[in-house]
Amino acid sequence: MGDIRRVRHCSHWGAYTLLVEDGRIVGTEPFELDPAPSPIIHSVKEWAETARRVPRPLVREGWLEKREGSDRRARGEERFVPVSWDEAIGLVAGEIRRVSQTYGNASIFGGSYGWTSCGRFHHAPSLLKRMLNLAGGYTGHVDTYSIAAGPVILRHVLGEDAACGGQANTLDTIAAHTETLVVFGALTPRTAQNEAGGIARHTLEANLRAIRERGVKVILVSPLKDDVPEEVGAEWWPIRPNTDTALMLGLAGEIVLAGRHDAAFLARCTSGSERFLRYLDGRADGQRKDAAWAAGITGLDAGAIAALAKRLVETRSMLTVSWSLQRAHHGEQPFWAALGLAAVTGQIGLPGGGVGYGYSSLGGVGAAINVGPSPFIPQLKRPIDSFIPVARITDMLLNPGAEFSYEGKVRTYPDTRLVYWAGGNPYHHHQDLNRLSEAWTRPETIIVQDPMFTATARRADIVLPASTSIERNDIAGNRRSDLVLAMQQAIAPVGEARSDYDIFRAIAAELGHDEAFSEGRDEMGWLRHIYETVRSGAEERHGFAMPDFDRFWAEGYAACPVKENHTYLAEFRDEPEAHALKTESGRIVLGSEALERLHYADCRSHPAWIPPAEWLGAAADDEFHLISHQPAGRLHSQLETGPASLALKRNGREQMRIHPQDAAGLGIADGGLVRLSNARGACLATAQVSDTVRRGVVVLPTGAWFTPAGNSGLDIAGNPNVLTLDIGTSQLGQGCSAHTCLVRVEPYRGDAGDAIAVYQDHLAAIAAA
Ligand SMILES: Nc1nc2c(c(=O)[nH]1)N[C@H]1C(S)=C(S)[C@@H](COP(=O)(O)OP(=O)(O)OC[C@H]3O[C@@H](n4cnc5c(=O)[nH]c(N)nc54)[C@H](O)[C@@H]3O)O[C@H]1N2
Ligand SMILES: Nc1nc2c(c(=O)[nH]1)N[C@H]1C(S)=C(S)[C@@H](COP(=O)(O)OP(=O)(O)OC[C@H]3O[C@@H](n4cnc5c(=O)[nH]c(N)nc54)[C@H](O)[C@@H]3O)O[C@H]1N2
Ligand SMILES: [Mo]
Repeated sequence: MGDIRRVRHCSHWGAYTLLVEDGRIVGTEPFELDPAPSPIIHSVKEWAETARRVPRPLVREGWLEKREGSDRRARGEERFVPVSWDEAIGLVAGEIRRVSQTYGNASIFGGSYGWTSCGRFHHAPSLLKRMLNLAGGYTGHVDTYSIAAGPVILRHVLGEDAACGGQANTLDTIAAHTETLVVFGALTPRTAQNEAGGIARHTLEANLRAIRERGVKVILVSPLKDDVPEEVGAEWWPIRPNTDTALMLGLAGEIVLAGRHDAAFLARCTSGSERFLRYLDGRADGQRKDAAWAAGITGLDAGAIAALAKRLVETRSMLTVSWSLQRAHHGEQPFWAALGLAAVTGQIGLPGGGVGYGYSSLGGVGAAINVGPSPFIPQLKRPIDSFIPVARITDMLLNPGAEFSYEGKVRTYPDTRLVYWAGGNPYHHHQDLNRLSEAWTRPETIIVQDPMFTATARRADIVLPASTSIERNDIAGNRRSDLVLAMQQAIAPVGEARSDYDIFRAIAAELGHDEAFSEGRDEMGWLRHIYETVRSGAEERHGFAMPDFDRFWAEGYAACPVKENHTYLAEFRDEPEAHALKTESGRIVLGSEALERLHYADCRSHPAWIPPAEWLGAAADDEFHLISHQPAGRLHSQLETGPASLALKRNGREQMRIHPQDAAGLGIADGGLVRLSNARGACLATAQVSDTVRRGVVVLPTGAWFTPAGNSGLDIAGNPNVLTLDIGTSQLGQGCSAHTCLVRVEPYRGDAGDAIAVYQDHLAAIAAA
């Protein structure tokens, strides 16, 4: 028995101390300053133990023989051949050189979206871009799966997207001043567990307690009852999914029709309000957007809507809109309509009033704002500016040369020959996976760099084993966390895994750019450098003293300068001219000249109700609206076999929530095996019969490892993305529309097998060497 070593570490789900004995993790302790640690910290040891790790560099047999002439449909089925690291690096560098010289760098897709590890130095997508920029550039992506439609519309109508990135009213001001809080989507620790780049203290729980203790009236507008914890005592409005825009417009319409809108605020602080008001009161199209109209679309009670409209102007009212609402067809609209509603009440810029986006979508949204610099590794200058909206990946692969529009401009998809994915899992995150599978046969070469043999890695030509964060040193931190945190190495790399930095440095060196890539620094050299940028920035900009690197590293964390009690747009409200917004009018845009000129049917010149492609208002009797929300026990597909994730599976599969009356009608029992299907695909899940979900809606969390059984295409693990719809939110935002999806559900009586075991067997077969 050796001594127990205590190692400070951090992940997207929070900070913790790993207890290490004889090179093995024997325990995990929560961070002493975290008032509400996430259970996912106890899954971390799984990284070292799972049989799903990529053991060594691997190359698909057919690709090794025939390179760009290989049978690309064999991806995912064919055997892999182990190669040495030197050989692997040579093959990767050779492909980058070949494609760059033959087709140009836009044919290299380096967008590589994904959350990777929380460390900001070994940040795989950033390092990939740094390496590719030295090699002549790549096609990248803009926006994220999390938020795309939202920030695009906010940039246009507020002049910036800060209000959906955690810089709207902080939750402390809401707890102190708000009287009526309307939550569209969720306000829940389920999602607030996580924060991109780590979170030191989970503060949502305390803010929710303060909100309850002050007796704030909370209304939860969501198809799911537990999107706000029960203790908060919220009133549940079980809305039809994707119809929030109609509710917001109906509330605004009621206020306007009663003549209770704040005309002075609209005149002083907004532009185009006349266009918006004409739509609300029916002058524009003959339809008054009142409570009765909204009730017909949303399935909610007209009397309650009318009463809430009154309450919104008579009390200090605040609207929060989750990111989920804009991951849906026409997802720009709920973000803009909520702004329109808040503007009509005239409360924007008042303490505890107005609107904000993404509260609890990540743990730091609504928390104190870190005003110092955040740690990051520079990606260097981009030699070419080729990009796609992030969720248009399948469209790009299927339609080289085709046009697409984004933020009012028309662009062209490149002809992709090489795909390099590091730190993301498109076979987790993308919609309509069967369509992605077809697109996946188009590139000549696919390289995947990941610690895990994910469904994406399984479908690659070259697989490079990255180490996980616990096998190296790194630094965590971001604008929404009040500490920067040390991520210290706990164990030796598993198998032949190497750190992302070492892998990309070797590729850059092979391409002749070692010095430019490394700037002569090794891992600890970079961590010192990155930390020093954060420390000196805090000192110079804010006179805020942070310890030197050695003390920070020894203590494991350091405090950063933060701003609390923030009221968004307070200065603008006081002096709109002096604090003009970066919009077409300098004010909040409620009627847009630019959108009027673009004349898009799917994003009009004012906030508008436009029915989505799939919704309950146009569904067959036996169709359900599928909500594929974030999984409580893991981050996306990460640590899917860790204890926190397994605890929420049942019979080895993801659980699909369904209302008792719907279940009874279909002959589905709690715990029974069910099949979800639509024209795009099918998957299995275990039924969880519960009245916490609205009738007509089923919920299947994301993140199960895509495991199609044989040739049937039936995913036996329960990955909702075999069912979801792969269309852009609109021509303007082109975001992901995952939450717009109808499915059928039935009891399944076939033999399904254990998804995790089947995945494992298949891996063993293709990785045999
Ligand atoms: N249906 C539906 N689909 C969705 C959503 C939804 O609401 N509904 N939500 C979307 C959203 S918001 C998001 S953000 C995406 C998330 O999609 P992703 O970010 O792609 O999901 P992750 O599972 O976090 O993938 C991260 C990958 O990085 C790997 N990784 C971890 N650490 C390291 C490392 O140190 N180095 C390297 N090289 N790799 C590492 C992990 O093993 C994993 O394969 O999913 C989207 N998909
Ligand atoms: N545990 C855990 N936490 C996570 C993640 C994770 O994978 N696991 N992922 C992180 C990431 S990358 C992101 S982007 C955020 C996402 O954060 P969110 O987008 O806030 O999270 P979701 O769980 O997708 O959606 C929240 C709720 O919105 C509701 N909802 C869905 N559609 C509608 C609708 O049309 N109308 C209304 N009113 N409500 C609707 C659903 O009931 C759902 O439970 O979560 C982050 N937090
Ligand atoms: Mo996300």
